[in-house]
Amino acid sequence: MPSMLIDDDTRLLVLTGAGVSAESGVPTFRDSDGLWEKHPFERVASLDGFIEDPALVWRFYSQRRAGAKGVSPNRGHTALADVERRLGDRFLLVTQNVDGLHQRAGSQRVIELHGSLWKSRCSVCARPPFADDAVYGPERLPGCKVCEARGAFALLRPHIVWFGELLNPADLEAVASFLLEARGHRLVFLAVGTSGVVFPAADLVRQARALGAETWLVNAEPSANATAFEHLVLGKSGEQLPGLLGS
Ligand code: BV8
Repeated sequence: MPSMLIDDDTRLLVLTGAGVSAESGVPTFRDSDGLWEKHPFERVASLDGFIEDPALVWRFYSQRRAGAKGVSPNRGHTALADVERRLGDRFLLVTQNVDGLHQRAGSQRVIELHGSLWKSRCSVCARPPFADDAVYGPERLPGCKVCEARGAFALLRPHIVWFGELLNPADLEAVASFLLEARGHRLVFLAVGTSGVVFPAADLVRQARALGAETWLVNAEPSANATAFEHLVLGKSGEQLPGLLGS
């Protein structure tokens, strides 16, 4: 069982993807042959797809909300929360996941790069995103109450970064400043449970290596960018992370 050296000088940046939630029973995107109701995932997770068929997109996200309500964090999530407690501000977790399981496992220093399943926002007005775990049925699509009060109808949308949409600049700045503050210290980059095909998240390993990071990938199979990592640990994250991170 490989183990990662984590000493008093170590700064640890972690990127997770859908694979870290798989053992909790949350389906991944590309393991299940990537199709959803005959539509490729990119189609139902895009602004064009939402404009074309908002009912289909709300059905997709409502089903994922319904499915994610009954699941719990697994030992991979808790191992990451444990190492955060040991490292404090020398640790940062960047997740592509929207299921909220890292936070439920106790992780606090979390950046949800692709948004959150548990928030919605208005597709028109500048109302801030708000907590919303509603499972919307096909009979009605959710409208914005603020717009309604002004006599207009505007659809709510999931607070999710869709394909073709920019990531939140504040999130990217937080990652960049963590990497800059790690200069002169021992930087380790760990990716877990991600196929490495979605950008700009998949580019993080290259950025970390350019800063001299030691790089690790824990994944059930070699990811698309596996060759960019010095250390490849093939296996399930719930089984590998507790030993690797020494929790
Ligand atoms: C953007 C919504 C500007 C939330 C998602 C270059 C630069 C910038 C952009 C691009 C670029 N090239 C192409 C683009 C466009 C696009 C992109 O990357 N497309 C890909 C398909 C080529 N990127 C964007 O549009 C981004 N926006 O950059 O804007 C721009 C736009 C256009 C052109 C240029 C610039 C926005 C990307 C965000 C999209 N939103 N999701 C949601 O609905 O969930 S992405 C979606 O994929 C999810 O967030 C998901 O997390 C993410 C990545 O998937 P993974 O998490 O890796 O999951 P996957 O199923 O693929 O893999 C799971 C892995 O786990 C597998 O390898 C499996 O083996 C492993 N596994 C399984 N079980 C386990 C396990 N491992 C360990 N243990 C286990 N038990």
